[in-house]
Amino acid sequence: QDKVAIVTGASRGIGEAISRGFVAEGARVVGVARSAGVLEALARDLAAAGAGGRFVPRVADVTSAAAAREVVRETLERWGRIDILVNNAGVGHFAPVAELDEAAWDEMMAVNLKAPFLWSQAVLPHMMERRDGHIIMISSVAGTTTFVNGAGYCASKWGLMALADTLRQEVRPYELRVTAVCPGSVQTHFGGTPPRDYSLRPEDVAHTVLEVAAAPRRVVYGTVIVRPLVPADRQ
Ligand code: NJP
Repeated sequence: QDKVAIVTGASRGIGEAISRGFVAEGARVVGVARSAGVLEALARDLAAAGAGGRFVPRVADVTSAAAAREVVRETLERWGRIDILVNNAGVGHFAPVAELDEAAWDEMMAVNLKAPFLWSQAVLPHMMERRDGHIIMISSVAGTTTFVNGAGYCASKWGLMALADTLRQEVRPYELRVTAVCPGSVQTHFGGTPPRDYSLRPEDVAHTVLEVAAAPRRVVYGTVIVRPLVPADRQ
């Protein structure tokens, strides 16, 4: 599929898997993250696998509104359109409310909640004008429930669910799609916590993203919850 996507948090984990998945399908991807060396290594790897030029690494902090606008402008200049925005970048800090650092709280709100707002806002004028486009939020089951030590993370993801739900209603007249993908625990280095026995692989979440993006244009997946079925040692 000859689609153009922007994927935030593309340097590792789920964002890397989503980028690889799109590129393997023939799409073109701008992959955003702060780690220049890792992004460039990914670009080289994909180029060596025959996808030369279809993955463009872009170093940026997703919490910057100016960076969001600039990446959208560059992408439109390079490829003429943006079909998909995947708001995937995220951070997790887990501690009881009594001990959670203010800086940790602020970072989760900035990366997990404000950044998806900024990047969606940056891409919306183009998508609304074209009356085509899909914004995919990588949320979490933490956006549908709560757990001890997860107050800040859950609050950021509940906020993201509210953003996704509201935006879906607002852009419906323009025939744009908004999907929130909510995985359970995934085998990445996220939040510095070791993966649980039952956990998904990054490519499982990428598979879901590719599926929802491939739905017929008349269809929108709203909230998609993805859970592991068998323990990691049996996968
Ligand atoms: O995390 P990780 P995942 N500006 O730590 C980037 C959600 N989720 O892939 O900037 C720009 O491997 C960072 O890049 P870098 C989770 O909430 C996960 O597991 O180079 N980029 C890296 O590419 C999140 O929304 C689990 O450090 C920034 C990426 O984000 C999404 O899945 C379960 C940035 C993080 O890679 C991806 O998480 C679940 C910034 N300021 C939901 N800050 C799970 N793993 O268990 C971070 O339900 N990044």
